[in-house]
Amino acid sequence: MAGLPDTALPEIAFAGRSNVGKSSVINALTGQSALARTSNTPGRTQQINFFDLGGQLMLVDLPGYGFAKAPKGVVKAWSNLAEEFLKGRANLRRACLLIDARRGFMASDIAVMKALDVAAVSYLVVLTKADKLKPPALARLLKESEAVLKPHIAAYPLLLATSARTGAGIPELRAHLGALASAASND
Ligand SMILES: Nc1nc2c(ncn2[C@@H]2O[C@H](COP(=O)(O)OP(=O)(O)OP(=O)(O)O)[C@@H](O)[C@H]2O)c(=O)[nH]1
Ligand SMILES: [Mg+2]
Repeated sequence: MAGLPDTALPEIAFAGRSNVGKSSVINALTGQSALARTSNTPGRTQQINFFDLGGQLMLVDLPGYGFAKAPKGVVKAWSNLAEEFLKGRANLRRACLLIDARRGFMASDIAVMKALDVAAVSYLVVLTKADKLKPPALARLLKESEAVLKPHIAAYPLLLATSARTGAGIPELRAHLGALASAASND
């Protein structure tokens, strides 16, 4: 944590299980195909990567969690860096917690959400890989997700389904995050 750059820019962080599509969402949002390194191999992003968007906003790609046999241990190891980051950054405007639409909320996601609730770090849940579901299944997942989110006091009351592949939901997510950047510059 001590070695991380300290900038005055508002920051948006992307967290979630390994392979959920964090790096791909960053590429889709910025309209770049290979800004953030993506991979079929879970655990590709192992450090915290900062992407400075024209000196206006910083996108932060966090390492994923949940890629191991012992989910509890992994969430614990992840907490040390990513969770400390989410709790400790003064300029963090929004944490996006990405959930793979094919898998839905897994035990490790719920554990992270609980940890963020306790730490009072507000987070926006974003479903990824929505292109993998047929419309009725996606509608069902959105409905179920509302119920899952309800007890989580730090979950922001908005749920977006996105696809980095088709671009679905990306303009909506970009608009939401862009509004945070302009709100920051009007401070
Ligand atoms: N079908 C589909 N595949 C996607 C989408 N987004 C990402 N993927 C694929 O999912 C895999 C993982 O994507 P990444 O963006 O590298 O995932 P990550 O969350 O950054 O993974 P780690 O850095 O390992 O934690 C890649 O093979 C991507 O091509 C999507 O919207 N639709
Ligand atoms: Mg990544």
